[in-house]
Amino acid sequence: MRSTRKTASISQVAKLLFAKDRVALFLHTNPDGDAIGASVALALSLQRAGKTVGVFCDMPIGDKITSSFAETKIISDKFSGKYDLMVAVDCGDANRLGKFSAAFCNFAETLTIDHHGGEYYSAYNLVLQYASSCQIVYEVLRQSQIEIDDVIATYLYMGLCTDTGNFSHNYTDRACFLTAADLCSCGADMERVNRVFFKDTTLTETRLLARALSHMRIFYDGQMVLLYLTQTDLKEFDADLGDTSGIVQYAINVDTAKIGVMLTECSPHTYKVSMRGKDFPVRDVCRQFGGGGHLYASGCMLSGFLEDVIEKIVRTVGFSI
Ligand SMILES: [Mn+2]
Repeated sequence: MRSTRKTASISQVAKLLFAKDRVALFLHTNPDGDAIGASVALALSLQRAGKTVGVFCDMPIGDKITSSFAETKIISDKFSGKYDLMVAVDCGDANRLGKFSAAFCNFAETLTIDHHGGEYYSAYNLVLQYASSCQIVYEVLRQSQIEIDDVIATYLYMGLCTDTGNFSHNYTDRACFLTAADLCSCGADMERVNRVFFKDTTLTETRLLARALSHMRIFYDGQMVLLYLTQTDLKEFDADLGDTSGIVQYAINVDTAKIGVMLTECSPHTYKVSMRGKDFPVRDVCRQFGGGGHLYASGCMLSGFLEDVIEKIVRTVGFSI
C-alpha cells in the first residue's frame, strides 16, 4: 500500500510530466475515444519534447481506429522499457488497467489523470470533475506551453466529442465548446472523428440493424420498445456480439419509449439484455436479474426460450411503469 497519495494541480502535473525523461502511459481495458485520445495526445506531446514514451493497454486497439488514426499504433498490449514515471489516463480504478494493474500499483512514481472520481491509487492524482480526460490533458498542454499541432488536436477532440455524446449530454459545458473552438483553430480533423466514431457502420452491422428492427415488439402503448437478434440471425450474417452494439439506441429513440430493450442470443437460449431508459431507472430492472450498470443504461443476462425471456422482462417492467 502506498503511504502518501496526493492531489496534484494542472501546473504541478505539467511540471512533473515534462521533468521526467521516460514516461509510460496506461489506458483502461475496453478503451474508448477519450482514453485513446488523451493518452496518444499526451504521448505525442512528450515525444515532441524529446522524452521516451511508452503507451500500454491490456487489449489491442481495433483496426477501425488504428486505420483511421495512424498514431494510435503507439499503443501496445505488451509492456517493455524502463520508465521514471507511470501515468494512468482516464482510469478511475486501478483494476481497470487489467494485467498492468499490479506493476502500476507497485511502482513508486505514479500519476493518475482522470475525470471519473473514485479512490486515489497513484502517488499523484489529477482528478477533476471535467466532461473528459482530454479536457484535462488539453489544459496540461496549454500550461506546459507545448504547441498543439493538428494531429494532437485531432486526438484531444476525439475525447472531447466522444465522452459528451458529440456535445449532447447535459454535462457538456462551456469549457468543452471553448476547447473545441481552440482545437478547431489548431487544425483538428473534426470531420474524420465524427465519421469514425458516430457515423461509420459495417455492412454486417447494418444488416443486423435491419433484422433487429424487423423484429420490433411494442409494449405498454409504446412505452417499452424491444428489439432482438437470435443465434440464427448472427450466423446468417457471420456476425458477433460486437456488431450489435448501438442497436438498443434505436429502441429508446422512439419518442414514446421510456424503456428500450435489445436482446441478443449470444449462445443457444442465453440472451444478453441491454436496456436504456428515459427518466426510467432501467438499472432496477436489470438488478432483479443479477445485472447492473448505470441508472439509465444497464444490462443483464437471461436464459430460456425467446418468448419466455421477453415475458419475464415485460412482467418485471410492468411493476414500475
Ligand atoms: Mn473519459
